[in-house]
Amino acid sequence: MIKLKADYVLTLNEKYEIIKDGEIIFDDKIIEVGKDLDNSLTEIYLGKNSVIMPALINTHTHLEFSSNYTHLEYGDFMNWLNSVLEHREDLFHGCKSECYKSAIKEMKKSGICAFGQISSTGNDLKYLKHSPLKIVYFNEIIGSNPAAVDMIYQDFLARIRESEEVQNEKFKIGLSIHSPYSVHPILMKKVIEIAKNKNLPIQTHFMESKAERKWLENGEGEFKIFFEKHFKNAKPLINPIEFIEQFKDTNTTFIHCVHANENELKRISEIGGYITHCPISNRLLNVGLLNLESVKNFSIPYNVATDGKSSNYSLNLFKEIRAALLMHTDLHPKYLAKDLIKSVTINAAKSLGLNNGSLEKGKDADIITFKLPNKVKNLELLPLQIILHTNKVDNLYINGKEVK
Ligand code: MCF
Ligand code: FE
Repeated sequence: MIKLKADYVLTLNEKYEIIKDGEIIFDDKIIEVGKDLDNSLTEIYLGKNSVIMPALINTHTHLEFSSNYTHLEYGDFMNWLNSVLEHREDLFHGCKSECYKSAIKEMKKSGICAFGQISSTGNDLKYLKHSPLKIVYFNEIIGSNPAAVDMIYQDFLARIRESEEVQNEKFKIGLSIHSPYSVHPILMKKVIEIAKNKNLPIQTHFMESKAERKWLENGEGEFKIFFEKHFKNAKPLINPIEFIEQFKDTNTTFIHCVHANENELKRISEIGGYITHCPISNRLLNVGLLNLESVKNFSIPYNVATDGKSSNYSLNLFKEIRAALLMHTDLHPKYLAKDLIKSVTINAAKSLGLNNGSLEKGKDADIITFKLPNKVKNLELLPLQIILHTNKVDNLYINGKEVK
């Protein structure tokens, strides 16, 4: 058992309690959180201006693309997509053991205890199965050509089986349907059936670009040109609302949603869906900014994630939420900061189905500690000061064990 004490303890419990001069006792689970805890254990005081809070959770990454620094085109979604198709194989081959290790190291240093990984090929499995961080490994399906449906599905099933063999306490499985424009409805239905039967979380990219809406609604625009390069008489496969409906009675997180309209957000809310917001990715592909006000009005729990190095320069979640704080100029920084801290802890845990993300009795002891440069007088501003001044942590505990 370990007992830590810090000047500030952010619990991220329902009441968003912040405890001044707080303490936490844990083994692999959290045993008690509070003040002046009556216990014979010797406490470790973390020093002046120290903070204890739940470790962060990066719900959505694409680590297979971690060798990208300058290959891909930024500034326009379609140009980016074309550059992905052009460089995909090189980038995948360029990411081997050291590349995965350094991606994980970056996340670990910045206080991330768990991440959602979208696996396009399954080749990442051998590098990720012994990760020191918790993983939810989303096998991704992609393919809209009806002639290839069978082959794609068989390959997908084989990848699920391989990932199932690796499953343990720290390695969980999920499924990913790439997007409404890139996956044939037959495949979509089959994958959702598997998710329901095996009770697996799902992630899907949704309404990332204006081009996606134009294509899905009218079969027009830049996607028309894109698809006509590959198939004759290409037609959209599904309309946006019908797409959302497919995910009823599942645990699904819709990634991006920058161009989701009110009606679509309402449906996402009604089916109990989550949203992942990737502000830096959206900025670099120049697709616009998610309307967080609407997302909140529909009470959709949102989390913030980095996406992959395919559309980000970093996998550091403190940097990501700082970017969000500075981009959403319509929201008050003090309240937005509170929400953003929630978005990378408790909300992220719910989206991935993990038993962490808050400091409460019975939760996994996934905890970070770090120090602020000075004292924070007004505790209401603590989330904002944390976001402004933190890039890396001093200690990361996963299931109560320190991860160096
Ligand atoms: O989230 C970003 C942008 N939107 C869509 N896909 C991806 C993102 N980062 C990587 N991807 C992957 C996706 O998983 O790129 C491929 C898929 O395998 C795009 S489709 C050729
Ligand atoms: Fe993504």
